Amino acid sequence: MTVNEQTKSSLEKNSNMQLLSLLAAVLVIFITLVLFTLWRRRRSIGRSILLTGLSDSGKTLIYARLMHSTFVRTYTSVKENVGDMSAGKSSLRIVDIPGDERLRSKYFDKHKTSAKGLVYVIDSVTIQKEIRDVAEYLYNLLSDVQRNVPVLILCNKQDQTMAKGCAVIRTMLEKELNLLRMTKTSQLEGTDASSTNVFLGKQGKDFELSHLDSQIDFAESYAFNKDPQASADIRELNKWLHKIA
Ligand SMILES: Nc1nc2c(ncn2[C@@H]2O[C@H](COP(=O)(O)OP(=O)(O)O)[C@@H](O)[C@H]2O)c(=O)[nH]1
Ligand SMILES: [Mg+2]
Repeated sequence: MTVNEQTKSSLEKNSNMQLLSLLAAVLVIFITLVLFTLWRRRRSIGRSILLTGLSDSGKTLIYARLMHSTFVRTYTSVKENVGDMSAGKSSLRIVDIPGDERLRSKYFDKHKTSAKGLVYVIDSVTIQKEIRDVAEYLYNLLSDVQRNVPVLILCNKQDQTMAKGCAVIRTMLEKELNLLRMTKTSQLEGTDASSTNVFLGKQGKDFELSHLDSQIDFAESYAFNKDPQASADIRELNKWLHKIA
């Protein structure tokens, strides 16, 4: 090998090395970008589970059960309660949104962008009397929450003998939501379209929860409180939380 050839081959080696390190650098940048966007997306999807529903449906008691599995009496309902729980490998942030009409939209707006799931708690004893309010709040939530956020309709207070089962409640709700949609859409024709008057479901068909983009599940529970040691039953809720976590 002449001196000339030697320098040539070492030059080639050198440029090969340079190319390799360039490739490695590009690869590192690419992987970082991919990881960063994945992380961003995870963050924007959020990990909050919003506990919603009318006042007195049992949200705060359920929140306390999820947090400590025992009864806690001192939670307020003028501000949201926020706490973390683990579900399998992931950690969920449980947000108990006050049910009071003047407060709920403020706290819902604050947390809706980080919602991973929505739990709508219903008092299964008073549902018949309150069906109008129960359906209206649910309609507003469903119009407002991001598409594809899974929803659990939790028929609470099943320890009471007068409690309606979730199959009955589903039928009652769909009927009422159908009526509500009719009044809302006729309002829509009269005034200009406001964000609260979103059409939910399929045009020309009776309202069905299964027509919505979000997966909607039903479950029963009780968070009975007379005796702190008395068993609550939030197993179906826990199962759902693990499913969507
Ligand atoms: N019998 C019975 N009472 C309940 C149950 N869950 C809540 N309550 C009662 O319903 C009332 C409202 O509960 P709370 O958790 O403050 O409801 P929130 O307003 O939705 O937060 C309280 O008196 C609770 O003791 C339940 O599963 N069964
Ligand atoms: Mg409360």
